[in-house]
Amino acid sequence: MSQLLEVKVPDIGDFGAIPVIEIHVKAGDAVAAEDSLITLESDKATMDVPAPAAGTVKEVRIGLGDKVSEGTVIMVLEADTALPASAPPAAQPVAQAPVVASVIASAEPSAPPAEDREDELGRFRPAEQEPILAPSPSHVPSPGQMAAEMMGGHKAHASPSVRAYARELGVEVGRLTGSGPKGRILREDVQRYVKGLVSGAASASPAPTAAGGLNLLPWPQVDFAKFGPVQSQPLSRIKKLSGANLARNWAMIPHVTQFDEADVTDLEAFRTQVNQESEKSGGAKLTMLAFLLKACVSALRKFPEFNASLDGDNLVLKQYFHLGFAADTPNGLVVPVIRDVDKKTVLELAAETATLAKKAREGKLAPAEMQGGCFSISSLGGIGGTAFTPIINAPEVAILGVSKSETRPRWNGREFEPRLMLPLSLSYDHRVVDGAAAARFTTYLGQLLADLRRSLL
Ligand code: CAO
Repeated sequence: MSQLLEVKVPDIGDFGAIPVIEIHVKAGDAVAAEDSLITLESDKATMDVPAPAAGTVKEVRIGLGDKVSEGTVIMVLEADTALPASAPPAAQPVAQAPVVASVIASAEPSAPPAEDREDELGRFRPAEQEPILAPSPSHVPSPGQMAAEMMGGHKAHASPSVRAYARELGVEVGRLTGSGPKGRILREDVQRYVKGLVSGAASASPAPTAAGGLNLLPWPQVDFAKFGPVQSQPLSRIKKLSGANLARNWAMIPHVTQFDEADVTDLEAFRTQVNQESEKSGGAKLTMLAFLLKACVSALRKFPEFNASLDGDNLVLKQYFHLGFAADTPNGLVVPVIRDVDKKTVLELAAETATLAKKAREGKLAPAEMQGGCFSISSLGGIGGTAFTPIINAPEVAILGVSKSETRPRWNGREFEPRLMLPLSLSYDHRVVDGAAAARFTTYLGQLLADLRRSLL
């Protein structure tokens, strides 16, 4: 028979309102008795709150940075077996705090039910309709976890003084193997690591991991409130998911950005004229983004290595043209994908981007509407800016950034004339695309946008 337990912060001596610096589990995780659930850090010590019994975490009631005191309920645990009734042991400010839990219900073992909940916009969403925003990790890592996982380190348990000591010596505690209780890193572990490095035989040598660990310094831990008033707010689910993908892509892809500009004077005049006519007849609005999608298909046909993905030592060249576009939403960035852009008219593309952008803003995109992209466009032209360096949306190998077009004087061989110039910023994966190919790509794209009749050729 299982039992629902409220896990509480034990007696932690004279300390009160201690911040939670790490949460090691999430709802649904199975834990063994004594597994560390959270880590608290006072001015003088860090301490783990362990699981009072083996079981499944039903609910986490605290967040990173929350301040807790003795008796604060941190989570609800469904214990596999009933906990023997015993008084909680005396507390002490040591590496691991004693177990405190109270039984709130007993139940027969059962699979954790899917829960209905509200999304970031506060709308009700049944569990089975949970959207997937991107190639989704099995859990949403915290930025700290994300950095540690990506950079090849691991979550380290060490007291503030040991952390400070390691920092002083330029050692990342995530790289060390702790010899203390439950793998806690001790001062001696730091010393042994440094001695090993000096003698060229560090047992915990910072060898590159499979993901190409960068052996970076740990993320700075700053108490911002010491310098002025602050307010903390959790990242949205979209920001956490897209952040994890962006961080991986930024760290793992050798990006180069090629800047160029396209003369869109005639194209913009044409677009404005069509829109004026269709306004009268109530037709759909033509957008610059729709023309860009069409022009990109022609450039991708001409330079197929841009319409490709790396698969080990192979380059997978795609015979289809599904293009993503970055859409700004109240909860963060999403990238809807338009299928078969080559088979659609500019008007159809304008209508489809408008529909998908609206769905994105409302949080209603289906997972399939964000998958299968070959190449992406990120247009900030409606907002402003002269250039930027977009991050490639892996496993794609390039992304086109578009900034705000402006009228500038251009030398035509005889005189300066005012031309509407559209800034282009093409980021590409330098493992796949050479600089010369990127320059050819943007040059060709510029020619297409200057005279779209070329895309008919
Ligand atoms: N230069 C100058 N003006 C531009 C322009 C450009 N490159 N692109 C668009 N505009 C103008 C449009 O003409 C429009 O003006 P009118 O209403 O007078 O015609 C106005 O800006 C608004 O356009 P828009 O940006 O709303 O529409 P769009 O079809 O061009 O873009 C979308 C749609 C979804 C791309 C956009 O809403 C969006 O979300 N952009 C942000 C993308 C983003 O966040 N990228 C960053 C990713 S990396 O962090």
